[in-house]
Amino acid sequence: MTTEPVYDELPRHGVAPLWRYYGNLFPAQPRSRAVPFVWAWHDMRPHLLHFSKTLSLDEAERRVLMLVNPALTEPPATVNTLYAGLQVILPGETAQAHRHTSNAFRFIIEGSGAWTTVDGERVHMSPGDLLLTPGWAWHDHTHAGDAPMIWLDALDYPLVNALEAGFYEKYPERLQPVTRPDDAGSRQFLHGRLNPAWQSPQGPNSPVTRYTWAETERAFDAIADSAEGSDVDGIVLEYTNPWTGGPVMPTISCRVQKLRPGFEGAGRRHTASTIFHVVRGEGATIVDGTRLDWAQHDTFAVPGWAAYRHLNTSTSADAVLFSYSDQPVMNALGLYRCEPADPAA
Ligand code: GTQ
Repeated sequence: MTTEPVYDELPRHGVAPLWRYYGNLFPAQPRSRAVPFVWAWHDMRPHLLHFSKTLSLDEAERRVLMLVNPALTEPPATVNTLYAGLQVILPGETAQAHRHTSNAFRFIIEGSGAWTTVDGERVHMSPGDLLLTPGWAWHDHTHAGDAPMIWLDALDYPLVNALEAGFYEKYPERLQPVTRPDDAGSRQFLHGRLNPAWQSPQGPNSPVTRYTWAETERAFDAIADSAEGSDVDGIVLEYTNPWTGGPVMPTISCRVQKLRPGFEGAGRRHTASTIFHVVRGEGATIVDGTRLDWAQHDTFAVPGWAAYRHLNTSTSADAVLFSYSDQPVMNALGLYRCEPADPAA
């Protein structure tokens, strides 16, 4: 590259020569900075239990280990737009009420007897449940059970902060008052096809506060005899907003999929970035030539536009994956692209 003196003068004037940046600014196709990665449950759980003994919830507002993509450390994120963390709370503990504009949800891994209160409603937790905490909703956590409670946290703060739209507020007391019946949001909309007609949609989020694992199992069982599923995803279900039939949050789509024993998925890539969590079973996902082996309660990252395919390595048991992606954002902005692709290896 020539270094004519005139180039040195440009930054001082706040200008730059486009011709020297063009290829990076307008790549032929996306190259995610994120890398494919697995966070193994057997490595995470001992660390969570360690901090549950050594760190109080007065010292930390939330006791969470962030799942940081090795290529996205500053600011930390799991994939380009989304975050995952593992949170532990002990019997008798409470976690301070607060709210933020980032949308959040929890997917419960282990334990019972805890709830999160979201805008005045206690939402109870059981393994496999998906609990929504829409942006700007007050939320605090309470654990009344008798063993540690662990869940996966998901937030869209990497996106919200990139958009410079992050706000945060602490509630003036530790816990907010309870003003609605327990689990009202999930009970009123449980059926999805029989919705309370005296209510009208409020905001862009699903009114369902808790998608129970029992409902998910019922949905799988109900279609078990006839579902062909997809060659890429197996029997895949999307959690929906009963008002719209669309994704549960404006920025995040949540899905759950069953891979039959020996399933060998077709390869695909899409612009959406995805985080997977293994509900049960064992298998592998090949991502751009990297093999991510996974087992129950592991979490793994598939960057946007990476080619990937799923394998269920068991010949006798189903594998079940929960996942979330930024596909609603891609769709809303006209940026969603999806095509068959071979991840090789
Ligand atoms: O439980 O409210 O993992 O505010 C990150 C930010 C959990 C929470 C996280 C949060 C929370």
